Amino acid sequence: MSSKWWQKAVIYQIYPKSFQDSNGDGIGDLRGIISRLDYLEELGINAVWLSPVCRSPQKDNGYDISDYQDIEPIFGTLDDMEELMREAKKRNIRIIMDLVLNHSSDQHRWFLEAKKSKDNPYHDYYVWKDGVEGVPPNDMRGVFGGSCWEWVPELQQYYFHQFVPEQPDLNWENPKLRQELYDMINWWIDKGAGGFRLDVIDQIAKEPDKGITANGPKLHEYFRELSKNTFQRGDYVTVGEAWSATIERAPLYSNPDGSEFSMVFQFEHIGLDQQEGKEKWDLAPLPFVKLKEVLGKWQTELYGKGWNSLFWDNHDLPRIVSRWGNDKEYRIESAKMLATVLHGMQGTPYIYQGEELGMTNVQYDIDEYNDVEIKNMYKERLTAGYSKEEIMKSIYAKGRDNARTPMQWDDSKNAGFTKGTPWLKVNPNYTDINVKAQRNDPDSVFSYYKALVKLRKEHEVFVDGTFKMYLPEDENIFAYERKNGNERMVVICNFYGTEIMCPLMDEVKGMDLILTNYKDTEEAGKLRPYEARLYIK
Ligand code: TEU
Ligand code: CA
Repeated sequence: MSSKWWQKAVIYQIYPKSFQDSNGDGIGDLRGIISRLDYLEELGINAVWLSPVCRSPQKDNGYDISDYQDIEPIFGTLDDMEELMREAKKRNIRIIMDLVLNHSSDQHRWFLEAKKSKDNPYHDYYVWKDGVEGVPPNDMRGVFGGSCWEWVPELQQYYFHQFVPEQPDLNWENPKLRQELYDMINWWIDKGAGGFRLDVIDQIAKEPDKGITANGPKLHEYFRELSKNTFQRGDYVTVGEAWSATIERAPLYSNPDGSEFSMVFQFEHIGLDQQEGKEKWDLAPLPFVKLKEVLGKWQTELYGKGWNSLFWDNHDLPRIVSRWGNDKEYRIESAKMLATVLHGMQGTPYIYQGEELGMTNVQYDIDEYNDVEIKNMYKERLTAGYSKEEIMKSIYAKGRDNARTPMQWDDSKNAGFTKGTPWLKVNPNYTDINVKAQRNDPDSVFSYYKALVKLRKEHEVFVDGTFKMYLPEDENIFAYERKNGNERMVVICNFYGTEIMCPLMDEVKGMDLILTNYKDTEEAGKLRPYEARLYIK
């Protein structure tokens, strides 16, 4: 199998606001990232997915873009961005930009024009509906609460928005709009971007009249046109974020013929620990056997037909060690175990900033949170009669700010993230959990991630091996085999905190134990709490 660079790569996600502040305003910025490139090089990653840094009023932390061809001043300048791309390149790190093409900010010049009159040339760049004040065209609800329709009295029209009202949806039906987006992407390609992550790309072909948001009939037609006019100019990695992508659709997104994107970024495994048919805030215990079924299905059914992203965390998700690991007695063991399970599978692994340290969730007072999703949900649920206690429990478990607390660099004030006041409070555990404490410790979570990243480069079986799940019904063990013509890899993990017997020792006879999260020699038949073992021969 001839593999593409991004199939062998590990991608590191940076949430710029929270990574490193360079000028003391409490907000992470591009110069801060440049100053930390050596750290990323040491970790061994090949590309950085940078959450949006374009000009933005920050109603949704940059996912509301008011100018796609300029940098938001809180993050720096276009020169800083170009310097970041150059400096990253020197270290063989590509910069993946986050393209928000489903919607813009309401402060984008297109929208300001569009609002002026119905016959303004930009009017049709957005989705409008004539109507009467107070009677929205239909009852569609936004992802962050409230109606999807916002009234503009001057026009006697509603516009459509799937996220907050300050994020009006772009109208992909309009060929001029599409061309503007392609021109903008090509401009970034010329500036040196190494790839693109495409935000909620499954929602661009909406048809609000029919109540359709994700997976509109023209979706893949748009993908192919977009790809042909931009990404196919070179060897760029493209990642389609799609909460709605099913295993049936994924081969389209990531067709090896390159007609759409390099890979799909789907969430089937992420939606499991919530009550069925309800919201993410409606918590339920993780169905472990189901988790294995879902992850295993994506391994076997996409094999040879497409390419998947491997992730536990991102800027929208809680910290995995607090979620499915144990962030108390077994924080280090469980962080390493979860990394082993994930990185051994087929797909491109993502490390979200701080995951490589085993950073944890937080529990703040409601006023200390920043995220618009948290704030809106809090108000909505209070009105709906939920108790404050219940709501806070959901926020502690699933709030997006869990992932957005500043990166923990050292044990000095504010974790070395800023000399000023951080825009979001630093997790108080930074004195224990930080880069400085882990970087030179061979037993740290950081060193373990580093080892995993390195292994992927040394063994082709990570990239092209077939997948077989062991013990699919077992309530504790996550174990599988990867195999190609030359090598065999076996991963055996205890997903929980109790010691158990391991019935798989015959499978690994004569194999080399390449990586494990327990120091002392292997106790043949037992798996200790969160024990992880990776064998190769
Ligand atoms: O997220 C997609 C999305 O639908 C999320 O809003 C998701 O449902 C939610 O975070 C779950 O809590 C992307 C970005 O990753 C996110 O940060 C943006 O807020 C969103 O799109 C809008 O651009
Ligand atoms: Ca700053």
